[in-house]
Amino acid sequence: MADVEPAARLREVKSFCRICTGLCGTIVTLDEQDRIVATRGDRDDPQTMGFICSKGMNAPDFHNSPDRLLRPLKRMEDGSFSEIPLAQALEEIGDKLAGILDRDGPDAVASFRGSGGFFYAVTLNLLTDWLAAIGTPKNYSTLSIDQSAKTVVLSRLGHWMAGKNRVQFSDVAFLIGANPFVSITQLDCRNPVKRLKEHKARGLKLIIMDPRRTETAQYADLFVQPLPGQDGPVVASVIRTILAEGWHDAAFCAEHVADLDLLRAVVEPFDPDSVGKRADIPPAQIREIAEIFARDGKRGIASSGTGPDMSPHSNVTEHLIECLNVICGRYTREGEEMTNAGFLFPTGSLPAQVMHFPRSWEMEPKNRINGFGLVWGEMATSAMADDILQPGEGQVKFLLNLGGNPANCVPDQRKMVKALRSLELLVSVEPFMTPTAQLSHYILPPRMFYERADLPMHIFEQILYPRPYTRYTPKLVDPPAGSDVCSEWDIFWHLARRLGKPLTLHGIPIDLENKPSDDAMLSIVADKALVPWDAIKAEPLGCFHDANTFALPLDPATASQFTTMPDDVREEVADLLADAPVMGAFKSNGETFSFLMTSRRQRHRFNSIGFKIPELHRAMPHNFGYMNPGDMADAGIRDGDWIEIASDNGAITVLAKEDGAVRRKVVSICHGFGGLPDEDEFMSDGVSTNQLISTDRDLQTINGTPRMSGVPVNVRRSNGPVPRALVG
Ligand SMILES: Nc1nc2c(c(=O)[nH]1)N[C@H]1C(S)=C(S)[C@@H](COP(=O)(O)OP(=O)(O)OC[C@H]3O[C@@H](n4cnc5c(=O)[nH]c(N)nc54)[C@H](O)[C@@H]3O)O[C@H]1N2
Ligand SMILES: Nc1nc2c(c(=O)[nH]1)N[C@H]1C(S)=C(S)[C@@H](COP(=O)(O)OP(=O)(O)OC[C@H]3O[C@@H](n4cnc5c(=O)[nH]c(N)nc54)[C@H](O)[C@@H]3O)O[C@H]1N2
Ligand code: SF4
Ligand SMILES: [Mo]
Repeated sequence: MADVEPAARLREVKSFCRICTGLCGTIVTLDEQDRIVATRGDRDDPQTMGFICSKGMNAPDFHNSPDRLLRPLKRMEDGSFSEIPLAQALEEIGDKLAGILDRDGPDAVASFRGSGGFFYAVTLNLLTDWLAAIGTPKNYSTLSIDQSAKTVVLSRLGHWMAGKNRVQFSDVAFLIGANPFVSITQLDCRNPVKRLKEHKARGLKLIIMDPRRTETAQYADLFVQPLPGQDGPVVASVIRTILAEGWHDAAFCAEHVADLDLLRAVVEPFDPDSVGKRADIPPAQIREIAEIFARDGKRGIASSGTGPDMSPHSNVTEHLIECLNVICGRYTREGEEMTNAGFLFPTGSLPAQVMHFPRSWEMEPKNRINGFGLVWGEMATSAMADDILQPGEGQVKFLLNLGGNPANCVPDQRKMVKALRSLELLVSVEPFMTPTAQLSHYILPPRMFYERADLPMHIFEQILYPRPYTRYTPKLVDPPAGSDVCSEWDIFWHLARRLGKPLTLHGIPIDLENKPSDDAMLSIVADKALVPWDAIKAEPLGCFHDANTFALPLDPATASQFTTMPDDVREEVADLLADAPVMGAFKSNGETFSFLMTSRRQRHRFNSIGFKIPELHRAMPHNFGYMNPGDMADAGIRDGDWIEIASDNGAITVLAKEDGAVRRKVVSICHGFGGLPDEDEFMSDGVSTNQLISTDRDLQTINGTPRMSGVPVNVRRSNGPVPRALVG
């Protein structure tokens, strides 16, 4: 019989979950041995008001799972792993790294930051500061296979210093290719369903555009369901309609837009009839969007998620989406309150004017593989595999993988896996035996989130919270008895010390003689905060601070104007205009395909995170190919049949799932499933969709983002995957 703990011996403590940007306030139940036995949403949390999802509820398993790695592992000659002490692992890694640096120079050293490397406030900047100390530009992360199109816009179009309108204070939101009810990003991440209901109750109108009628779309006042990859033309046509009707903010444009006439001319060919035809939507919907967004709505925001940013023409599409905000002047004006000017990194009052970030990608250094420059200080991840594989000066020999699973999640899985296998030294900071961990020479398991003191993700603090806010959480528990896990930042500390490189964090030098405490490192992150560190720590549910930041008048000496149509954007609009799809005969590299594969997410995992957690795994053991019932009938496919999805880069076999929410000619499927190529057990793990995606072609300009959604594919019934026993 299982031991039953008397309730009296349990105690409850408050903290917040750090699996995703929800950062939900939680109540965590600990047993007598201080093990986490339950988590639930904290109704008193001022931001998330009791919300928790299945991943957050399973935090006890994340911490106590028998599959969790608790001691560093070293891969032996025969491919097996041996446990070694953390101190020895760090020493061996340091020696090997020093050898590589001496022999090949800093360009041979790279890092990949995955989504598990974004949620600890100390390492968020320490990794980049460490790379800078070594002198390598090889800073790879998930950003350039996600939504870096948004950062490209800041340089090409311009950035409004005093901030945008926010959904919390708007009367209209136009959301393109995002599903906040599942992904807990966009709109309002703080208890998304409840907050959206509140915003709708005070009159918010919601327009959603997505090839799939998402969970969030049930709250849409207007739902538009185009073919993937057609957001750019639809938005261009909406802009055309608004300008033609005079529903734009003419006074704002006259003052802050350099080239409105050029924009007007460039969007002219995007008439609603031809756009409706290519996007396969009723042309009248284009006018409806314009009416709701610009004619009727006075404060509002057009924004997007991964959908348009992973589809073809993503940079120009994102640019056009922001042009919609520009022509309607959807920004904080002089004298208005800036809704969140930061807490940990406060900006103070800023002028109501445009500034342009430099075009970093036009400067040195450039990627030796495909010539892309840096975007937001990062290399294009689509070049990472070749940067490892291709010999020559600057070839990457050492990769530090901080919280990522590139062997599964980076496009062109087969090439990525080949590259990871070929590395001289691959070190993964990773709590579970992922496909990437399997290929690593050393696996350094970290503390899980309730085992560390922390602050919310400061890089997005202004986006996540409508008012300046932060929250300290102490660690709740120690790592399980007998474990030898790292605190993550100590890796950088040890390696900097070993290499004799001075290390800073946010510009503040770190003592490499006497190891600082966790709190000392966190207090550096909070060094510029609105209130002193002790005051932050004293508030168990977090601190709000009324910063009284109001947008200042424009400074004529520094004010710039939005540039809606720089030459390169104009060229991309021309390419977009020319690239009209033919329904059911989608072209890719000279071949013709009958479907477009779209990317999506699901509730019970965060990318691949959660694959070893039994309850989450049971909820979704593999990734289905969701299809429209009409398409399935046409192709003779029934619910539960095996189907082969084949692109011009590879083929995968999955189970078909009938889903009336998916539009015709689209197959919608999640990434983050499966093991190493040819080692997949589909029924228990699924398969990586990144076998279908190329990094040799179909890359975006500037950030090199691969075509990860709207990918032309053929879909046919199949006999199912070849059983693993029969493969090679
Ligand atoms: N085809 C296709 N590919 C995609 C996408 C897509 O839509 N379609 N989406 C892309 C996007 S948006 C992203 S962000 C990437 C994600 O790509 P990755 O970040 O490479 O993948 P994840 O599965 O999120 O991996 C996170 C890892 O961090 C580990 N981890 C969890 N907690 C911690 C921790 O506290 N510390 C450390 N060190 N590790 C931790 C987890 O166990 C997990 O292995 O995938 C991209 N790839
Ligand atoms: N539960 C859960 N939450 C997550 C994640 C997870 O894996 N699981 N991943 C996290 C990560 S790394 C990220 S980056 C965020 C992403 O957050 P979101 O961007 O909200 O991600 P999705 O839920 O995949 O929503 C993308 C939507 O775009 C649609 N779409 C695909 N292609 C196109 C297109 O060409 N045009 C349009 N208009 N729509 C298109 C898809 O149908 C889908 O509904 O979510 C984060 N949150
Ligand atoms: S994983 Fe779930 S509980 Fe945790 S922060 Fe995200 S939404 Fe909240
Ligand atoms: Mo992401």
